[in-house]
Amino acid sequence: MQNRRHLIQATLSAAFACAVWPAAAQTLTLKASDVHPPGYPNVVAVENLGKKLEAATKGRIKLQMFPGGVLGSEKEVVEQTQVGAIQIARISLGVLGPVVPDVNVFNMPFVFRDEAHMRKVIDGPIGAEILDKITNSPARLVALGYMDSGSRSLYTKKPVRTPADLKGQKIRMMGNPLFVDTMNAMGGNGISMGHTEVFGALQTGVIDGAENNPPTLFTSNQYTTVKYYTQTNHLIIPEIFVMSKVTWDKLSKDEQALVRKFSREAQMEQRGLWDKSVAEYTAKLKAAGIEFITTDTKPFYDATEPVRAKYGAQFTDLMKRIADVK
Ligand code: BDP
Repeated sequence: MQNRRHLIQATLSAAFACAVWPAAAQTLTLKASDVHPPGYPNVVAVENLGKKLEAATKGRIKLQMFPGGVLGSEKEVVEQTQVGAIQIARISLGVLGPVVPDVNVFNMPFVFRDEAHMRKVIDGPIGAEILDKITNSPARLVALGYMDSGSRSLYTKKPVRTPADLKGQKIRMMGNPLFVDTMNAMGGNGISMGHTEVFGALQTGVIDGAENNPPTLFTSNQYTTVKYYTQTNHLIIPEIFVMSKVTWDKLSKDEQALVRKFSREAQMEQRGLWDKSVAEYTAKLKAAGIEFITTDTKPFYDATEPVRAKYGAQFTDLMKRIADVK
């Protein structure tokens, strides 16, 4: 029985390996994952990276995009990428925190003054250091580049203007204890779940609200379940795209250089698409009747000071360097 199970496992692994690298044709198909739907800036930029790779390698390397979270939640996708079952994962740095704790420096509430500050940091030496930390960690992931995700703000069924308004409200956060602590500090009750579950949870009233950027709020349809978008901008988290180390090690040096070059271009392409999509989806949300609330963010900043103190203790120097980026 034990032997038979081993045989089945060996056969399955061989079949899997062949599916990815058919020996005869010597082609490599990179399975790429994103929770966002087709047409979303991140999805488009990774697809274009694939087209460039295919052209430059004369078809040896192809990329197949699996959008809409069909390969699983971001947590599951990270695990699958670590073992080489998925080759490229585009995820939020938020969910990478539990796997590579060094990235949590970017996951802290209000660590960046604004989006321009965040871009300057990720484009400079600190951004490069964090990418290296991911690649050099035991996580078996090669960090290819960042993407933009704008600012995350609160959306709810009842209006929120101050931390006191969040009392008793269950607010969905991404899967990282840091975010649950952040929401609890902001006055609500943080609940973590995967992105694709949020729409249903809002519909059924399992949660009272969530937080994200305008393009995600619209394209996930979550906006149909809420009324208010309070611009707290409490998290400005870059996205990341990573390659499985298992796959990376099978590429030639030249192919790795191509992946690096096209990844850099994908990062820049996404940024242009991103700015357009924020404007487009903000207008769509307003047209759909979502009320945008601008409020004083200082009380939210002050309320989250204990979170920065707790999680930032190990990053004191780095946080100072981030603050010094002008
Ligand atoms: C979006 C990110 C996506 C996350 C999602 C979430 O682009 O990677 O999965 O938020 O809240 O903004 O889970």
